[in-house]
Amino acid sequence: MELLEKNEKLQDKASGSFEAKIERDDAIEPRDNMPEGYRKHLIRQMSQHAHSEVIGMQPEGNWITRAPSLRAKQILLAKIQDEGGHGLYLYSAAETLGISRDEMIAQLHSGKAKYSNIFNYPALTWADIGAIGWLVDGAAIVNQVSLQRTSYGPYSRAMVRICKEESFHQRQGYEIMAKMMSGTAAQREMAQDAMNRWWWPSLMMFGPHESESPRSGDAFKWKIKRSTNDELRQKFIDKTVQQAEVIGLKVPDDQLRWNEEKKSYDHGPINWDEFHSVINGNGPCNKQRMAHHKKVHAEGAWVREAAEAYRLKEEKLN
Ligand code: BYC
Repeated sequence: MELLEKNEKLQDKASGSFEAKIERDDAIEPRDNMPEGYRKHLIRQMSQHAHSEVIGMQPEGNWITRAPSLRAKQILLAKIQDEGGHGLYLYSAAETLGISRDEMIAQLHSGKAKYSNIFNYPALTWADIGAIGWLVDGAAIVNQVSLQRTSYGPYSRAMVRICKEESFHQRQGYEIMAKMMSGTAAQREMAQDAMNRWWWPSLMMFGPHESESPRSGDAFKWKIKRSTNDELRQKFIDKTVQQAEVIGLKVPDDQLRWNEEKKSYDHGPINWDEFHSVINGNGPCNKQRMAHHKKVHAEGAWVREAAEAYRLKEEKLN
């Protein structure tokens, strides 16, 4: 019996079955066999990720016309354009799983597909643009560096490219915060206020604690996730607290303490009621974000029609 099982495993390896590939840490590619649950899990996560990139353009786009210098405006424009590009890589990567872009957008508009909690908060001042780049992109990088080793090839390759660009975004945000912290008292106050409002929602970006993370089981079994939500959140806290100290910003958590034994920070409790309320549509900007996306999507219909007409014409000519 044991011999039979061994033989089956060997055959699995030779034939490159899904399980054998996962065990060997080989990438799963679009034409490979894969369990339906794996495909669905990835479509959910990747489309959610793509939607986050695109919806994330809204709070920042709000500041393009009010950037304090031409240099700041150029940098912000380039960053927002990058986020749109990230959305495109991710929608394309998700399409290799057999879902169309139209279906993904329809799921976003119907509320079936989520996007990151973080983009349901408003960007009220220029310091918020600093906080978004530094904290939000900073949190996204920690998560995405880990996803570079995810088991689905197209997702993993998209992550490699996205991480390179995100590290510029993070520095852009930190530069804004550092500049404001070396400015007037009013500018320092504005930076601290942005820090106070964005810190906790940034920690929520990593998702719930393990005991409340129903998707994690499958995600680990299939090597979609390589680290737990809490491990990544801790990594982010440890590196960001030091960066805050360097420029004189206070982390808005009275329970934050260095734990010498763990060699990392202990932190106060996260408000999960707020998280669930925001991801279920009741954050400060959910309605505004979706209304804007729907409006712009409808206004852009002619572009999609023109592109499709051009494609059909080319097809006829060839
Ligand atoms: N927001 O079992 P769990 C960017 C949901 S954008 C909303 O732990 P999982 C940027 C989760 O979907 C980068 N929902 O789930 C752009 C699940 O609900 P459903 C965005 C969340 O999938 C512009 C439930 O809670 N990054 O960088 O194992 C400007 C239970 O959670 C969130 C990504 O999207 C959340 N934060 O783990 C600036 C990363 N967290 O679907 C910057 C890709 C959890 O069962 N995604 N939920 O109804 C992931 O890595 C994982 O999906 C998560 C969650 C870590 C987010």
